This record gives sequence, C-alpha cells and structure tokens, in this order.
Amino acid sequence: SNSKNFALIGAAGYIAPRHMHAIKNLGHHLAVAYDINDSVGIIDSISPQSEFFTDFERFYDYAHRLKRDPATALDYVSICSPNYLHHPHITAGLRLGADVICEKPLVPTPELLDDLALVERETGKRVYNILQLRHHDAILALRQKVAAAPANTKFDVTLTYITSRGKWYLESWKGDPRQSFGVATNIGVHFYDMLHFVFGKLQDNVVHYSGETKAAGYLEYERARVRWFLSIDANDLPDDVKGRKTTYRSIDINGEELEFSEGFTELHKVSYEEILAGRGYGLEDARHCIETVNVIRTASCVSDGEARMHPVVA
Ligand code: NAD
Ligand code: HP7
Repeated sequence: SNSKNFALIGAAGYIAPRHMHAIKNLGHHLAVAYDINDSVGIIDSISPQSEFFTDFERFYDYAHRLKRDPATALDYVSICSPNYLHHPHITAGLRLGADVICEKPLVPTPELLDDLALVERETGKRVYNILQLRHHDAILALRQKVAAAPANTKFDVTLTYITSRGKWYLESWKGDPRQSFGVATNIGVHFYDMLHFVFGKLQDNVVHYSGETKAAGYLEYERARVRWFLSIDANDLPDDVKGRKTTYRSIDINGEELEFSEGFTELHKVSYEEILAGRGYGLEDARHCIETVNVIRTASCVSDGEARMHPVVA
C-alpha cells in the first residue's frame, strides 16, 4: 500500500503534534514515538495505537525489530528534538534504514552537513529538512514576482521578524546557545532560507547587533539588499500590533509591505506531502541557510552605513 511507517523523535514537544497530524492526515502510520519526557498524552487524540518509549535504547531496539517484516519496517524517522540533537538523531534514523525528516536548523555547520552526506552514502537513505516558508503562498508569489522582474534589478528589502516569547524561552534549551545555537540560528534560519529561495545567492553578510533575544544585520543577495531585524522581545512589536498580536513577520520590498504572519499552521502538512511525492528539500537545499547562520553566529558585530542598517538599530 501507499501507507508509510513513521517513527517520531521528540514527541512530547511543541511542534511534534504538527508532525503527528501531517502523518495521520496524509494516511500514514505513526508506529512508534520516543521522547525522554513522558507528557505525551496528545498522542491519544491523534495516534492512540502508537508505541511509546522514554529510553533511546528501548526505542532503537524496537525500531530494529520492526525491520524483520517489510510490512512493519520504518520508512521514515521524523525528528523534533532540540537542535543540538538533530545530527545524532538523523544518523540514528539513517542507520535504522529509514529516510529522515528533520526540523530546522538541520545542523549548525556546513561540516556537519558534509558528514550527513557521507552517512547518506553509507546507508543509501535520504535526509529531508522542513523548510516550510518555501511552501507559504505569499512567499511563492513573491518569488514569482522577483523571477519576472528584469534580471539586473536589485530589490531593497527591510525584513522585520518578531515572534515574542515569555521568560520561559531563555530558561529552556532554546535560550542555551549550546543547545539551540542562539536566536539567529534557531529562528532566523527560516528567513535566511526564504531570502535565498526568493533572491538567489548570498554575496555579503554583515552583523550589526547580536544578543540573547534579538539580532540585526545586512545581507546582500543576487537580487536584493536586505536589512534585517529579528526579535523574541514583545517590546519590539510595532505599536499598532502590541497587545493585539504576539508575532509580526513583515517584509518590505521597495516600500511595499508584505505581511506574512498568517498561514503557517498547515505548512507542515504540505512539507510532508512534497517529501512523500519525491519533491522534498534535502541536504544541498539546506546548505545555503546553514552557511548563513554559521557566519552570523561567529561574526563580530560592526557598525555600518545607515542605509544598510535596519531602522530599529540604525
Ligand atoms: P520542545 O522543547 O517543545 O520539544 C523538544 C522535545 O524534545 C521535548 O519534548 C524534549 O523532551 C525532547 N527531547 C529532549 N532531549 C531528547 C532526547 N535525547 N531524545 C528524545 N527527545 C528529547 O521544542 P520544539 O519547539 O518542539 O522544537 C523541536 C524542534 O523543532 C527544534 O529543532 C526546533 O528548532 C524545531 N521547531 C520548528 C518549528 C517550525 O516552525 N518549523 C517550530 C518550532 C520548533
Ligand atoms: N509557542 C509555544 O507555545 N511553544 C514554543 O515552543 C514556541 C511557540 P509563532 P512558530 O520559538 O523555538 C517559531 O511565533 O512559527 C507559542 C519558529 N518558526 O508563530 O510555531 C507562541 O508563544 C520556529 O522555527 O511560532 O515557531 C505563540 O503563542 C522556532 O523553533 C504560538 O506558539 C520557534 O518559533 C505561535 O508562535 C521557537 C517560524 O518562525 C516559522
């Protein structure tokens, strides 16, 4: 049948239910879930028959047993664990003989991406990355508009990406740079990938500010000059948004504003659909944004011409 068998790693977290729903709604089977935390009762409302383990060893042993029968063997391992565990969880999935679907950021450095390419060759299995902004209607329309514009024009872009978070964020693994790789990598990676997808190759990358809750800089692509600002601090929400909404994702192109805060909840399903149809985004698709965050993480902050600085930091 066309129904595929899935395992899910990091099943108790915030984003895991979107993966469970995508698997279920596309007619597939979540055979086994694993998380070190046992608050996974949500499984009952989506996939009540799934096996569940809190120890990696028991999960891995069970997953190996499933291989004995082609009807139960895992086709995919999906990964929703903290960022620093993606690499070991991806290699575990590949070595189990499954293709892997992993959350962003796939890995923090190009070197780790090269290592995954090696394990892909060793195992003959593939890694796919969730890069869901590439499936967002507003972004797809923008990409077409840019492709249709004269090739020698560069767009002037101001990107403001505010997803406010409470105190818990800095207390959690997301606030620990060793586990999340910092806010620009954890959250910025979405729009660096989107900018590359829309505007082509990166040519210049300058960081103006970098802190625990916000970052800003300048990126120049083949088709755009981009001043960007990213924050998880609710105080940075524009005045007309404060108290009304907690997220504000805006891209201003040559003075024309495109608000793309809405339309995110169904994008995991589309991502799964595309992967299962053989049109998923793999290691080489992820390379560009991983190179970008790797540079941003290690760059020292500089001051710059006002024209290249986001209005919030200029
Ligand atoms: P979360 O903290 O809510 O969930 C992470 C889960 O992983 C937790 O349940 C935790 O117990 C579990 N975990 C920790 N160590 C583990 C281990 N050794 N083995 C198995 N499970 C372990 O975080 P989240 O927000 O769900 O993020 C999970 C992943 O998804 C991250 O990579 C994050 O960057 C990504 N994410 C992506 C989006 C998106 O828009 N695409 C949104 C949110 C999160
Ligand atoms: N929320 C939670 O309850 N728990 C969380 O762990 C996160 C959010 P949005 P998403 O914070 O790590 C974005 O701002 O789009 C609440 C990034 N994705 O729309 O779902 C939150 O307080 C993602 O890569 O967040 O996720 C809001 O009430 C990053 O890992 C609500 O959920 C994640 O933040 C919706 O919050 C993070 C994108 O920007 C596309």
